[in-house]
Amino acid sequence: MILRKEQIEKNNSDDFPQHKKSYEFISRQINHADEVIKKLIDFQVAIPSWALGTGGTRFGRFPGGGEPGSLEEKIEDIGLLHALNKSSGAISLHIPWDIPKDANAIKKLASQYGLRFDAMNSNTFQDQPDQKLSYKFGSMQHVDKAVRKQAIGHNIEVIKYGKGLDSQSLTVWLSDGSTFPGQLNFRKSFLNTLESLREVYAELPSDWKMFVEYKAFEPNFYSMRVGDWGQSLLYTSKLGRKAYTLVDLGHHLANANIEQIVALLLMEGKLGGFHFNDSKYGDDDLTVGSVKPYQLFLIFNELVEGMDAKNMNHAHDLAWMIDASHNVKDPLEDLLQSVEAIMIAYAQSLIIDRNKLVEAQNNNDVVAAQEILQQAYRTDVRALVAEARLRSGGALHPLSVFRNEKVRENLIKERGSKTVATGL
Ligand code: RM4
Ligand code: MN
Ligand code: MN
Repeated sequence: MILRKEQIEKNNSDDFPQHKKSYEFISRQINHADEVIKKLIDFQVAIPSWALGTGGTRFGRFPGGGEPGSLEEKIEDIGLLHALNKSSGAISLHIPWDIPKDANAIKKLASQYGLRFDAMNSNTFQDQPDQKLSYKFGSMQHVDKAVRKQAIGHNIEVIKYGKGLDSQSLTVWLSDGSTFPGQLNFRKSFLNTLESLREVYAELPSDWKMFVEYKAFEPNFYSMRVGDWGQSLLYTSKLGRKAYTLVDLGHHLANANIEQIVALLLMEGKLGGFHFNDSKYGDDDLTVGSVKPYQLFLIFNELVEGMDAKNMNHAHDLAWMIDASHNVKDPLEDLLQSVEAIMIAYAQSLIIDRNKLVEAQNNNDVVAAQEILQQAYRTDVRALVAEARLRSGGALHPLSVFRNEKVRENLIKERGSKTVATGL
């Protein structure tokens, strides 16, 4: 299904009178609305190819129908999201869940929807049917060199697929680790992993980045090989200037101060990108901003402050991706909500009174510092985000257009109610 321009415009004209009032109100409150809107328009969040179907839990899965059954249909789905919000202009692929058989055709299709290919994701956390050796006891850390070689080979193949699509980065997330004490020699498994990563790194084109994603727990429950930002930073520092740490919001131990981690990685020039999601307990992969929106805002506060301190381009110098899974919601509606939450947090962080905050910090005025942050956080910036969408041809209210235009119903009609997307 393709959403036509006229469909979006029709909805926008119905919604415009209310929007006009809200927009006039907010643009009087802040003095640089146009500058903020410009940044919002530029900011794009990549959608993962594995988040377009129902994820399920380890107990069950309840598919909702009309799920994309092929890479082409996944691209079509992201095209729908992007037509609605104009902020989802990129796709992040997982190999082997989404192998582009004809790279040029896939690239052409994506560009018709205004999409580019963001980071490529490798997968050595599952065994594939035609695979020779098992990853049951790890991949890049494995005690058997032959298994490590296989994992390295897979990552190099992922780079090859990525080159064909003009992607410029590889994300490596390892499920390696140990589930019981004594199972592993920490030092040896670290060194094995480093050696394996180095072999992959050596194959990285000069204009590519390699992201090393960490995760504190799961599927291994005693130790994870890349368990935290310290270990990821060790790897990325040893690997070289093309290697960066990737932060997934759901991959920390409970109550970790993620905003502080982000600030320091940025300071070191080693923050590469983000996997946005939200969680209550673990790697819940819930809709961004649904549980801890203030934390999301505090993270964006550090991102904007840290990127500005280094004169970085907000839209292009870090990789912004969603990594979520949907059990009870329509995946596309969930993703619309996630992108909206990201844009809101970003917009709020752009309206923080930075000079006043520095002054409060220098005066140890704790009360003022809190007031300044919360002043921004409690400002309703939704009309700014909507205005950015309007100016770039998107919908004032993506979610209501999705429902008014019966997008899911149409997808079910086209694809059937029993399709199952590859991925989680
Ligand atoms: C992991 C991690 C990776 C993602 C897989 C599917 O928990 O977040 O980024 O590729 O899940
Ligand atoms: Mn992730
Ligand atoms: Mn995860």
